[in-house]
Amino acid sequence: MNMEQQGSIAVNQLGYRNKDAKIARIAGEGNRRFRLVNHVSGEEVWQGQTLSAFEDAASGIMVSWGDFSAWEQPGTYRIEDEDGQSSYPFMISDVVYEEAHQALLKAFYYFRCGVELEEEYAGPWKHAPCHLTPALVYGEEPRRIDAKGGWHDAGDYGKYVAPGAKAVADLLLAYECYPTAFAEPLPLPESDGVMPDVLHECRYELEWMLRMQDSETGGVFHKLTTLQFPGPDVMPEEDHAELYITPVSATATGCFAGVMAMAARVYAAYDASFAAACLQAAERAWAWLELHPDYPGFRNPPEISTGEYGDEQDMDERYWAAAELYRTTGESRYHQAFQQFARQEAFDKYELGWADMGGYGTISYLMSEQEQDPELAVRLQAGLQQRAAELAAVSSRDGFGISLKPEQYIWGSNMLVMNHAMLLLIADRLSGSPAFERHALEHIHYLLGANVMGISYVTGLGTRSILYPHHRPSEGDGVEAPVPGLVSGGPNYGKQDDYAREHLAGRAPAASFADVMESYATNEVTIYWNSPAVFVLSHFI
Ligand code: G3I
Ligand code: 9MR
Ligand code: ZN
Repeated sequence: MNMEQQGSIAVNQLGYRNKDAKIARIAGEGNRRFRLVNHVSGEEVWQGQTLSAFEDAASGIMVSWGDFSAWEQPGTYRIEDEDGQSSYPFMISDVVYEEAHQALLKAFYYFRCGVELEEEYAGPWKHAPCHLTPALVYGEEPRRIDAKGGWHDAGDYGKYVAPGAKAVADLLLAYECYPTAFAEPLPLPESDGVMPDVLHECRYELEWMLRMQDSETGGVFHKLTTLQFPGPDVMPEEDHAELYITPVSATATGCFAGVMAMAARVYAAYDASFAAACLQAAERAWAWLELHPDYPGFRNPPEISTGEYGDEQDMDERYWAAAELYRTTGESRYHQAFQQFARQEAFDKYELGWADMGGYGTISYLMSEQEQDPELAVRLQAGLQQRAAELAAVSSRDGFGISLKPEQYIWGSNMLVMNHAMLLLIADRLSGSPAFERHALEHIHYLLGANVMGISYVTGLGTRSILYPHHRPSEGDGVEAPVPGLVSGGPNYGKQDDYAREHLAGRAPAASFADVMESYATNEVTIYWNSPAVFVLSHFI
């Protein structure tokens, strides 16, 4: 059921909490009757009138809204319209997103590299350990580094520092803001009933990142991959090509310093020696950054064609690192550095992407208990509130209630969807008023089915969720269902793969999506598309 083609009724396929706003997104004409039906008995329990339809810029269709917020009785329902079209079933309950939150977090376990995924924890998606050979440092006299562990980045098996730092930062921030959301064990092999599993899982990645710091210089290697991507159904343990570590980059070193300083703070309560190791690593990385104020942006060496994660601008990573180091240590030299970067206009201070880390610096500074520069704090806070207000304004006009403009349906648009929701929630937290929360929740509804494709973009969640992500283990493991809890990149107007170019030509931005393995530019999965979704759901459970 693709809304665009058939006209249909899109809802969050998991459902809605009793007291929340509940809006079905209905394609086609407005001002018509719609019914809320008990899914089990088929009996109508409530009916209402849709609003006037309007053309939604991002999806290119006429949409009207069926608002059934008034109905608060728990149960399993569906929405039907006058033509007998029906939505997928959904729940109204006060416990709707708990399992989804667990699944989105558990996904990180499935991304683990260098260890057997045991049946006890991985079920049918178990597999043997992978990528255990020490990697060659590219372009040096033969030197090998044992950088095993960490998470695979995505549908490929590369391991890249900046995206890994974004993913860990989102999860640690979620834990700092919503500790009670992580009370339940997942469980993981390390679960000990003492340290929350989210911290066990992040530690798995942090330990890998520590191995990516050049012991000789303190700089951090940009990435670790084979020369080329393996075939599309190669299981991780069958990927035996030589592994290469590419040269150090300033962006990797900057976000390494940021995330390690953050980890030093978060882990201090559970493991003082690990926390100290993280801080020391962050300080060494900072020293490298100071020695290299101007450093060229990373480019893939000629023989290496795996993900580049190129980024010419490293000031945002330095800004974030300074903020976290100041927040964790209280040392004035970091405060001064932060104040200096904060004066620069060359980077965005509210973005949370793998290339644009400025938002993490701003959030860290505003959440810090250290003494602040009052003028700077006011300016950053005002900027954050203004950005959130802009996102809310776009959301209010959007047919599906989200904050993406048509030109923002780029590769990994679902990261922007979740990043924006995260920013809205953080703006609320820092202003002390829940002005933007309802918009953030609409972003969750979109991710889980209330979108023009009528699909849940997370594997295993919802009646009609994506089935064919660009994810090599899901393709190669012989198990019918994909690995669960994975967030797809989502609609991408750029259409940078052959399948999208051939089959999605002419589609509107929000409809430029195909649930097929071949379409890596619309339907791949990554750790850093999952992580902001964990943050956002943590607020609503
Ligand atoms: O930022 C510009 C924007 O200004 C412009 O309007 C828009 C028009 O297309 O493009 C935007 O840039 C895009 C960028 O992503 C935004 O983050 C590029 O076109 C697009 O090519 C780029 O895609 C990246 C892709 O790698 C190709 O480099 C994705 O962000 C990134 O998530 C993805 O990462 C891959 C790794 O390389 C390998 N592992 C899997 C992973 C996910 O697919
Ligand atoms: O599978 C690769 C995916 O993980 C990457 O995100 C993507 C973009 O770099 O590239 C995919 O690999 C494709 C390659 O770029 C072109 N030939 C087909 C590959 C997919 O099987
Ligand atoms: Zn691996």
